[in-house]
Amino acid sequence: MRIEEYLEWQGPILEERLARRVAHRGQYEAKVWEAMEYSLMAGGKRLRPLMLLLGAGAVSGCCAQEVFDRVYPFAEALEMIHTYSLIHDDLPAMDDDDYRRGRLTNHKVFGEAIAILAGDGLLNLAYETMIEALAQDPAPGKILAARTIAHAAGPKGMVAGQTADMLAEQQKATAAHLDFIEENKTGQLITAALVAGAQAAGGSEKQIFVMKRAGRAFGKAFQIQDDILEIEGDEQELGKPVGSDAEKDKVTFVTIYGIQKAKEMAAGLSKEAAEALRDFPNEAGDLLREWIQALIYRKK
Ligand code: GRG
Repeated sequence: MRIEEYLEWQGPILEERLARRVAHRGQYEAKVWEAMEYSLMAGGKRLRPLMLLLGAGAVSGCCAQEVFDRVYPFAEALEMIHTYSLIHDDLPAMDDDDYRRGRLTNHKVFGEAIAILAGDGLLNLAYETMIEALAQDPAPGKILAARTIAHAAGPKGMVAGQTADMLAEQQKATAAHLDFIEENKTGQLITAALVAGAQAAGGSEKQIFVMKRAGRAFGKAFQIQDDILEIEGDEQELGKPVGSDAEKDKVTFVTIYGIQKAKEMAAGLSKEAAEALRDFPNEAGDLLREWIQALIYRKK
């Protein structure tokens, strides 16, 4: 199977599962559900959840629906957390962006109060989804997967990275500061996708270690590519304006290393991630390798 076939196969299943999670309405709280649905169902590459499934497949030695079904709630939770972070990141108090995933940002449509609550709603629904899965099957690996995701999203992970990023804007970040930001703001959730997938499917310690290595290298490559697209990308394809980092005078891998060096770094890191994944000589491992390398040439 090629990566396009995998995405065409699991993509619609994931969409349906996510849509069901945000279907609730209610007499007085309908607005927040509408806002949650608006951002969660706005497309997006679904990189993290679909990688989590492949992480599970890679340690299980196969790419079967029954393997994916056992870990799906963790994949759904991860996408909910990612979407909450985008909603909050776009708020006037943070990056103050008007477009995301090809449409107006959540606060532009629903107002700031509802956008904050929609983010809160998705974050909490993510934890409810994982805990519900654990209540049904408290397998040790699944408990570790929930811990991995919570750690990556929290104040030792994405929240730490976002904090460092918010403060860096007024401080002129050094290369070390930038590394901290990117490793935590972007890298932790991406690494968590591979690691939590492997853990939830009962992977060994050695397998988890390899996933962590691959995730860290790929997470950094992905962020560097994001910085490159911020300059060279096409607004239509990206679904958001380009050049806003420069406007805000933000320090990125491109401003520190220059575009050519940044491209070389991204290619080297994605190769490193793909090499690590050779430890999984099966279809899911092959798909991960193919996808990681293709994402370095992504246009959105
Ligand atoms: C608010 C706690 C908090 C954190 C926000 C995600 C994030 C942290 C900030 C987004 C800023 C940004 C543009 C980071 C670059 C990398 C990144 C996370 C891009 C968006 O992820 P994609 O490309 O988006 O996977 P889609 O829309 O495809 O899901």
